[in-house]
Amino acid sequence: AGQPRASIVGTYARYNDMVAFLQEKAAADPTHVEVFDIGRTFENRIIQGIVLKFNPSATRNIWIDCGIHAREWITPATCIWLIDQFIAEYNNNDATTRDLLNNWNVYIAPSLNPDGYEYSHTTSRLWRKNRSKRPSSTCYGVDLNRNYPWKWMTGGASSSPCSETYAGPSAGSEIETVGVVNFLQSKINTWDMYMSFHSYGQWWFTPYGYTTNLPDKAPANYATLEAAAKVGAATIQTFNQRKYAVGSVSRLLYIASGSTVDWAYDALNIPYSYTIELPPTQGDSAGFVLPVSLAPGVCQETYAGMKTFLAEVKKN
Ligand code: ING
Ligand code: ZN
Repeated sequence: AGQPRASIVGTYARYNDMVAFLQEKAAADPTHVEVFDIGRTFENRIIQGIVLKFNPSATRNIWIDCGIHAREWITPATCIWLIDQFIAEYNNNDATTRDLLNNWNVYIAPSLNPDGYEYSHTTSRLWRKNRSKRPSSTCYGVDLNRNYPWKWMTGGASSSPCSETYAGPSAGSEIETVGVVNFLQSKINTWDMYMSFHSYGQWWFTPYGYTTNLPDKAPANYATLEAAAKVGAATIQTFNQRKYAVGSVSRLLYIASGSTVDWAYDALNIPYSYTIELPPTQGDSAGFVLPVSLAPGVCQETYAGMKTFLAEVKKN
């Protein structure tokens, strides 16, 4: 018994405290909220997520992940905020939230790279990759957002183990990637939307990263993907005038292959697949090191944007 733990919502919490948060949310409402295992990390941590299943007859799913890059601390904080607010607003009878959570089972993974995330807390604040190590190199880490098994190593990725964008020795070589791939594949054709959070830059990205061709598939071609993203971005702009640019990764930023957004859209055929780059903007010196005092504001506006965006996706 001792003092109740201070809430981690709106903070840059350590990995174990985020897992404890997930477990507390599940314990508080075991009928609707469950913790699930995605797999292990190189350092043998368990990657866990949470699923919100408010409607027992809902068969369609959506996926949201955060923290695939270690130093992007605002992203796990955003996933934790989304979990907290989705549950709170559902129970408070918020009409939009109830509509969304009755339509979909919502899978949220706050940290896809807990080894790297912990390393960025304890040792090296700007660490990006995971913490895997192979005897063939003295360098550590694979860029997990270059390791996914779709168009792997076809541009904007490195074969050098010491590079920040090292794609790994083969597609899907990393245990952290395997966990996510197997989990989503085990529910293939149930996913309507895939979202990966990164920072920074204030971009709402559609596929593709590997090519400057724009996505052109039914049921959601580029125009449809862009229109839904613009709804979310417009909502965010009503907070602090914060502006997001909407477009494909390769056209707005750079070519990058083996990322989650392309894999989800093409390999898994998830119709709505995105990556959001949270604040600050490119050129703001805060970059990855966004002061924690600014975190609640970013989380709050992102939550609002996700709600109107998801309501738009649900209409289609
Ligand atoms: N940027 C992303 C990166 O992985 C990105 C940009 C997004 C690439 C989606 C590919 C697909 O390089 C950051 N900040 O990590
Ligand atoms: Zn990133």
